[in-house]
Amino acid sequence: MTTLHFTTEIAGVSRAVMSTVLAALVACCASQATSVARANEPAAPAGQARPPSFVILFADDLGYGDLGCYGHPTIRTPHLDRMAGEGMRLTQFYSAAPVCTPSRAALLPGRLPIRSGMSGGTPRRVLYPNSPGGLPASEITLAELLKERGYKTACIGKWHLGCLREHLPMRHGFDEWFGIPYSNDMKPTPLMRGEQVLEEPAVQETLTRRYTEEAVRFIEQNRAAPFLLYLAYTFPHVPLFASDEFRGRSPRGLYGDVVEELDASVGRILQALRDTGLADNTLVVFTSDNGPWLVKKLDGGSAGLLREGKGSTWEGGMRVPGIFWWPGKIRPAVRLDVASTLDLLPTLARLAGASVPTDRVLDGMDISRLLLEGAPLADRPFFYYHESDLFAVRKGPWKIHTMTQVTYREKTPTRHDPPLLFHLERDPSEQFNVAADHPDVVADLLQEMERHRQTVEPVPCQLEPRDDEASRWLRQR
Ligand SMILES: [Ca+2]
Repeated sequence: MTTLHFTTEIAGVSRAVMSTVLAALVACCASQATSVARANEPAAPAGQARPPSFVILFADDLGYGDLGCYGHPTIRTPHLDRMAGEGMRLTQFYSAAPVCTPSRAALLPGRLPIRSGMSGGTPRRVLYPNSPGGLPASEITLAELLKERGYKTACIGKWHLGCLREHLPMRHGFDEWFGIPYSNDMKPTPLMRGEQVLEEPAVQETLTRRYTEEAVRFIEQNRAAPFLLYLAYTFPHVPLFASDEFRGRSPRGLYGDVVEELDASVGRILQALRDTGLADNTLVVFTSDNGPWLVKKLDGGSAGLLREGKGSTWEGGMRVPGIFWWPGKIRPAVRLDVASTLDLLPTLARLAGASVPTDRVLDGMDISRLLLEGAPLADRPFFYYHESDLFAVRKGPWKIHTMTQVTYREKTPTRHDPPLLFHLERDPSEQFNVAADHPDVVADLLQEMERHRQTVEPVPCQLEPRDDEASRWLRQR
């Protein structure tokens, strides 16, 4: 009964806010029409009969140091270690934000969340079950781009880009969705298929196994057509749940059990690609949406030698594992090139023969030559936002912090004037401020921040509470 109530009411709210939705739909159709026209321009890369398929495996709150192949001593991840050994493992790969909602809002449209209103401020850093906001329909997601090229698209797992119907995955270019609408510590946590609630609350011990089964089914059903599979795992975000098969097995405790179950899931998905003969025409990416949630102590992960974790613009908050696998195309390598989840949209679009939107700022770049040819990436600035504030920038080995705040421990930000300067290659743990020795570097990076700020146009914040009918209804649920 609860299930029906939820679904019906969501639809009711959608009707109630119809004018907003209609406006959004009009904007969406307009942007889609222009991008269809653009998408026909480039041909698929020469000699390629069929564009490649893509699998993005996105862990939640998994730290830089939580996998065997990134140095964890007691969490066993043989499948991810093999994936890294056969593919390219990046040691300086970033998520574009240090918490869930903005991180996802960056990956899918390839734009910093400040541009879409999907980064917030205290107290709302992410979307909540009573948040009426979501990823605006005017954003063009990777799924929408690829769908125009004939791709089948599936979203499996945690969404967290808006829970009203008009914000759900199938309104953003996905043919199907099986998963939860927001974090697993937000009550209630329904499990949904498409826009219907399957169970409420979701039985969390089963989620990783069921996501995996859905992923394998989707791969097997789509042998004939190129596809995008975006699998955003619910874990190891707390509360932690592992299935019977994995619980109590890892020397690292429950956190290790959960990560080892994710590893087994990755193993099954890669094996499904091999078994269907699709492995040599599929690029698989494994990464995480932000660093470890350190205040959860034993239930939180590890950033390895990086400083701090989730919620901060210190390296541990945003530098994450980044593994790219495509047998026969990507040669085994460990690379130090700096790249981020913002690069996925332009890279995958290029590989698919799709063109990217030109009517807006994209914040990443095509890194396919790094992946396929080993060509080094040029230095470019990487920006670290804390909520809606630009706190830090990296270019080459250098990083300045003008502000710092570890969200879950520090109530207010600390301003650094002059900024702190670290050489991240010599000092990956950000221990030794060398600003006094390199005033020219500090000045150059401050200029990069200023130039970047000039490109940011104000948009309505999607994370703030509103006082409209949808919000009132969501609050009462
Ligand atoms: Ca997260």
